[in-house]
Amino acid sequence: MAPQPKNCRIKCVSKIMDESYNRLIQSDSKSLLKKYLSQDVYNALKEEQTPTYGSTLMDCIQSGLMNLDSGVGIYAPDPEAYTVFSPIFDAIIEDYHLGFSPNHTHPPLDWGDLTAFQNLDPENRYIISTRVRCGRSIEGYPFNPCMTEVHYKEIEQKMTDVFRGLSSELPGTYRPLTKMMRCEQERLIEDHYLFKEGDRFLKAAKACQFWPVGRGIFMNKDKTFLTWVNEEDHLRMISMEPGGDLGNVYRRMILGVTAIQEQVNFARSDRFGFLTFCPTNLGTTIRASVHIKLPKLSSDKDKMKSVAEEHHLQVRGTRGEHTESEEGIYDISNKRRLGLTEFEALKEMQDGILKLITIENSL
Ligand code: ADP
Ligand code: CIR
Repeated sequence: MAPQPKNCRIKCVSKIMDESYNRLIQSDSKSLLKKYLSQDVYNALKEEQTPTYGSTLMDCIQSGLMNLDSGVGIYAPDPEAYTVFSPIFDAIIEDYHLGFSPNHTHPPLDWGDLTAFQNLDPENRYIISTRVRCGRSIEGYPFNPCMTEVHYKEIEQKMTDVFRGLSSELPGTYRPLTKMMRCEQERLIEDHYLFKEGDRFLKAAKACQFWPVGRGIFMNKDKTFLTWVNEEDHLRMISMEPGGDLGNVYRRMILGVTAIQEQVNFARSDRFGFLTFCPTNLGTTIRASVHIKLPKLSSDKDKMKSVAEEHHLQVRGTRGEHTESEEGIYDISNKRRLGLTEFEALKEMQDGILKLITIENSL
């Protein structure tokens, strides 16, 4: 896609963007976008564009401007946006990833020693299920807002071929959304395997164009290794199973990622590690989570949140981000993914969850 003439595009959106920006700064939004997009930063960036795709500041921040309840409020429409709009991205990244400052560099991939991970709940008292996911972008393609229908189809075709070559405990079936019955889609979402449809944060970021073209899910026979194709990122590779055996779940995700990376080149930057659409996912891209019931601790939600924060954990609702807890089940995961190794991200999650369980036992 050739960039549109700079002045034409910028002028068209500039009035709308100014109005939306003013609405953001006058609001009580708690987003990181509001916290860091000062008038000076806004003025400095409002006329910039990325060289290859011509992405503007508006392309980065439209989700946060339209959704004042965003936690973050910004996405990178293409990989160059992280550099061109670095004054806003760097500040948000440093806050979200707990101190990853502009002079930090993400370490090389290191899965580490798998024997360090254990079953976090051997007696099955608290943990319902465990999941570890990572995101990957495919080299040579932009992120969602700049993708054409052809890009979506090419990535899906490439991945269909890759899935056919999987062996060991990984073989399974790729299910495109275009050929999935509505009831089956709903069932897979309900059972926590499939991404939801119509996420308003992604929609506002223009991440849902041509939906459902090119979107789908690969599932191995046991539904313990999955890959989401062309949802928020080009790929999300997921390992999950009932219970608390974090070591086994992590082992299987590494098996799947290693098999897939033999056939696909992933986009990686020297500073940010693996590149993703949302800055919260940069680096290792790992989110290791448990679905857990901690009835005593969660009876005081503020306390649970502050204990989780102390251990660098994030609390989500039962159906993922921006959802509420159902039947006392919380999704608790490592918060930061950038500036530490894969091993360290997992270890941070394991140590934190064990600590929460110890606190629950002491109450
Ligand atoms: P992501 O993990 O990809 O950032 P979400 O927060 O939207 O995205 O979660 C995606 C799905 O994964 C949701 O259905 C959520 O309930 C499910 N999920 C997350 N962690 C677990 C877990 N430990 N066990 C089962 N399902 C989980
Ligand atoms: C928000 O700002 O709340 C949304 N844009 C989500 C931010 C982080 N989550 C994600 O990337 N899945």
